[in-house]
Amino acid sequence: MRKPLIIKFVVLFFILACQPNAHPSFIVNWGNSWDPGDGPGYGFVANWLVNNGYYANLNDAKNFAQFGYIGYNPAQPDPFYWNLPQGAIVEIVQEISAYKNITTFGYYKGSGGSKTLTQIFNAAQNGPTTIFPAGNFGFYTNSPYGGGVFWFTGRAENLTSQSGAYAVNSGGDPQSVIYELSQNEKWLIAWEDLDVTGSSTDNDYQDMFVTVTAIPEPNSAALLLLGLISLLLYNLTKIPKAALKRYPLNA
Ligand SMILES: [Ca+2]
Ligand SMILES: [Ca+2]
Repeated sequence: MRKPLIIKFVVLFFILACQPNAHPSFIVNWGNSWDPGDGPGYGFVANWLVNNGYYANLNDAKNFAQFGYIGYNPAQPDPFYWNLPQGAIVEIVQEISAYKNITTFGYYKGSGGSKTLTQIFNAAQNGPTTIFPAGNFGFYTNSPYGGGVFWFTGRAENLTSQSGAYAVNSGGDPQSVIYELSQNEKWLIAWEDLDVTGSSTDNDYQDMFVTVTAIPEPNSAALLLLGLISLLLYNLTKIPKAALKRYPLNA
């Protein structure tokens, strides 16, 4: 007996509902930077990538900077947060902003009005600094724009609906563009410190560049150590055998 169409639809619905969370892709609204170098922000990202050895060719770097951020590809999850059990090394590697000597930086946990914020760098500090936030976390910047604005890596945290806790942009739009420089290991966060949904912004996303490097799991470090010890022992046991071969005891 054939299943009624409605049952097929119900089954299909549940199959789709049980898929892992798929995050919608987003297109960054790159603007023309007000800073010397005059161009869209991805040009500054591309220069940084070339200068730091990630790309040899500037056009390849520009292509990655413009289209290679996390979230452009819908198959790649939107980076609302990280979970790095062994902590991470965080460093501000470039700041091109009138606010660069005022802006602070940190990580947050939770969401909405119940977020907790932990400052990593005051206005003068750049790192590198090791952080150990247990569980899921994201990053924020606190710029003096508009009397003090917190921007979050989680796009949803920038929504107007959460203005009870922090000043926000009007669309829940990205105030940072995140690149995976090394899979599950290193990221570049490129920040825009002006409201990207406002009328007075250059949307260049180069006001602050931050690198995040995950500290490896102890398992892999332990395995590496074990491997090195094994190699050492293997070589140690080989030496006497080689010596015995050359100088036999019964000679
Ligand atoms: Ca800017
Ligand atoms: Ca800037």
